[in-house]
Amino acid sequence: MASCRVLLAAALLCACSVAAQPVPVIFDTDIGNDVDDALALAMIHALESRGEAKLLAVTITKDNKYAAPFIDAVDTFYGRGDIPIGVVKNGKTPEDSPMIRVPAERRNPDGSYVYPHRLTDGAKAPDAVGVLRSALASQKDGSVVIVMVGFSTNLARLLTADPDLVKSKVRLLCAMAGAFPHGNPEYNVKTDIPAARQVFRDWPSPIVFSGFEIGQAMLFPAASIEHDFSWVTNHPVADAYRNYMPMPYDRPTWDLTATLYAIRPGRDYFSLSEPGNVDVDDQGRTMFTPDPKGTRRYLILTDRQKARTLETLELLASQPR
Ligand SMILES: [Ca+2]
Repeated sequence: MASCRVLLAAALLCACSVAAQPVPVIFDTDIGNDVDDALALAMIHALESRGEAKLLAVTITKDNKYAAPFIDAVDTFYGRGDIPIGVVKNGKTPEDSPMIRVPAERRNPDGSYVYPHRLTDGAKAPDAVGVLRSALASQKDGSVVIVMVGFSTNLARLLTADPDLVKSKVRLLCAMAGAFPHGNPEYNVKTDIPAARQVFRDWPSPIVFSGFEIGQAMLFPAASIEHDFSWVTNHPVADAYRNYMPMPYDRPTWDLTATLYAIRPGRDYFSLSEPGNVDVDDQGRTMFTPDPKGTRRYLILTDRQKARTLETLELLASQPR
């Protein structure tokens, strides 16, 4: 009996220590095209500070030279300036974006950066595929969660370059993409349709989609930017928010929802669809087909879940260092 108790205690201890392991995360983002990417990155840092996540790398699908410096500035702001950053080469949406350029370039009267960062020219940052490969190679088999909140460009190239590495290392891909169960072509999909089609069809791990309708149903409030981020005089994410559109405005929480599910899947913030397959048509519409053997699902948000989930997004995104 005593030995049973010891065994039981050891098993419980073991279960607890497994549960406490931080989730190894790679964040793949088109930072600069909308402000939810910046809030999602802030959330990952908050979850890492809580011991729930470990940010392995950030890879970027917006081909603009201020994207990597801005990411670097946010990582450095949270005390993690050594996180590898990879950028897409010959990628989509190179156009200028004040939400990343203004904070990345903001200077003090003495000429120093308000948000210090080591990467000053994103064009000189390493290629995203190489960064993805080395981040994955360093991890245990079946452990890594990838949060993809932009186009599928980088992950499609990774899948072509090293499908075996993806198969052995990735546990889950959580993507803000598409519209479910059906809807109009969604921006992240229609911007690189061939890449999305390849990833949604061939990616070996399960994929959970946060569709357009999920983030659209919960708006991040301008009031949170104005009040919850004021624990520090200069906050790079609040700065990005103020430079994305004239304040005050509320903005859908698209990329935050994919991030929250990726790191806290079992907390009833969302419900899950039945399994199935996801195809992409020539206009960039996602088409979900139920299939008991399928490995793709999409998030569902009920009215009961909405208020608590939105509050969690606000608190995590604005959490002090
Ligand atoms: Ca995005």
